[in-house]
Amino acid sequence: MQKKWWHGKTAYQIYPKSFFDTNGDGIGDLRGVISKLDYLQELGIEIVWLSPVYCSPLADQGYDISDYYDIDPRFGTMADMEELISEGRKRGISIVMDLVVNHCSDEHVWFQKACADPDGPYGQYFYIRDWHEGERLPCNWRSYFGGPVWDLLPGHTDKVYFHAFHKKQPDLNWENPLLRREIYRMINWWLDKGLGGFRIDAIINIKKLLPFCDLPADRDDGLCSIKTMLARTDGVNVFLREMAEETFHRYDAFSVGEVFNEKTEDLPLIIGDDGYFSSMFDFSEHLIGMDARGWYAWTQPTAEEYKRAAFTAQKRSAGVGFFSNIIENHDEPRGVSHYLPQGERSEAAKKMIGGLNFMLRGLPFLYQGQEIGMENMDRWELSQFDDINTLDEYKVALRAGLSHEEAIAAISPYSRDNARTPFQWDGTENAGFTTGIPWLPVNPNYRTVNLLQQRGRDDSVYEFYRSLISLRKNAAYAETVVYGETEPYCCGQRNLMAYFRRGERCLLVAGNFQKEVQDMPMPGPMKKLLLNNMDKLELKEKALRLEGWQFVVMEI
Ligand code: TEU
Ligand code: CA
Repeated sequence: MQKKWWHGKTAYQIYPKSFFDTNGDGIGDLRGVISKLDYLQELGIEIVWLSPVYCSPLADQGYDISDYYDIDPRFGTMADMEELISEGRKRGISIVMDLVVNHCSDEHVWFQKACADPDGPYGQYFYIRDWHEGERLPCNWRSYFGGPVWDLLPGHTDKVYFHAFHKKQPDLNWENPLLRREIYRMINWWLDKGLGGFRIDAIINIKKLLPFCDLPADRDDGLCSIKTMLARTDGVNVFLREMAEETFHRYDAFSVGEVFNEKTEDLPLIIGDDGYFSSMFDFSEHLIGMDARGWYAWTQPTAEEYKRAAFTAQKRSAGVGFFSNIIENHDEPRGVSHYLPQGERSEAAKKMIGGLNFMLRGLPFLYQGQEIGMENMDRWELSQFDDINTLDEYKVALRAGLSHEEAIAAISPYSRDNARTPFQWDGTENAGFTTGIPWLPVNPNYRTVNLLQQRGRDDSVYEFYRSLISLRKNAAYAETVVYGETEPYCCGQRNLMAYFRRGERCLLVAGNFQKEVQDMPMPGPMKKLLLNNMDKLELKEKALRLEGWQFVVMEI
């Protein structure tokens, strides 16, 4: 495997709307990100992925772009963006933007031109089909945010257009070479500005099963999940290869794909030495407990499921490339709330789940607030939710027969709003995020969980993440932490997640994924203790006694 400039780094995702607000309008902004670059440098971050800040009506919080070449005034200006790139560079931080090109906004000029003249060139930028009242739609696929993927083309009664996500997110027609060229031109325009690269949104959806056709319905709405269509489609690799060659590869840019349901045999094409992406997210832990019926039927992962999913992913990527490892992002629940049982979200347990993930082979990504152990927020009324995905899943739950209360309780743990509450900087009003009214309320736990309270406190979650990151950069251990092979250890021992990282040196990473004490046999003498989330270490000759939620990294 070839070495790449980004392999040894630690990445950090910023959800700009909720990071830091500098002008009191309750919305985080680019000047807020610039003002926190020193903070990110102190933490040890070298790659920052910004969720979208392009012009957008924010129907899906910026994942609906109306102008790829400009910054939404709510977030700032192009000058701010350029300053962020150059100030980042001064601190050794590469800025990565979100690339949302499966769809754009219905307010994008391309779509407006397509509506004005569906038979003209811009009609070919989208999927538009003739349809007359009373006829069947071109296919019965269900959009990710509910309802059919087809809606009436604005201004017409006899035409429909395709949207895999919200109806304000019309899908772009990647079969059209003119559209593809426009996209590549835009990507290169940004890379010419000195951008480090892109995180590529929902990219697997760009290839549709054509011609459109009905697939077996999987719910009583008569519709079929788009995932079924994707499983039957081939050819996305051709588009992605072309995009990489026309853009990222020319700049040695960093690219990380939001890829789901990939086939193992395709991994070398995706993230191999000459792959079309540098890396892709490993979502296997997050897929645990999902159910096709809807969020109301999902279940929380167990420790054993988590461990198996992580080890399987490590094995799949071994010798091929780097997955990007996460415990959360802006679409996911907070990792500490999702993977740790209720009542067990102590600082020690938070460090354990973070440490087990961080030490896996691959590129670690932290999501803003993860480094201080931010948690899901309890919500009990529909009006407390903002996210369009959650509002749809509420309806799905009601249709399945749940009461209002049951529906809210069932969907709340999975709501995308959990990860989107403002960053908790300190214990003052609104957690120091804004002097105005935050666009989404702050998690009330901010008085105890906040950065100010943790910075400089040796045993805090924050200082623990700093130690993890500095171990990854430590000259003596970096080769092993970054490139060492992962080898599961004592895999059959219940609720113990332990593994070796074998490179120039040999590290043993172990976490007791339960509240009860347990003993782990020692594979040999300990040379050096590198990290421990507790004060004590009960090491006998042949066994290590791990307290509930204890996590250690040692050289052996
Ligand atoms: O998500 C794409 C995706 O595949 C979704 O299924 C995602 O897992 C789901 O929304 C979770 O509830 C990306 C972005 O990350 C997401 O924020 C956007 O809403 C979506 O694309 C559309 O751009
Ligand atoms: Ca603002």
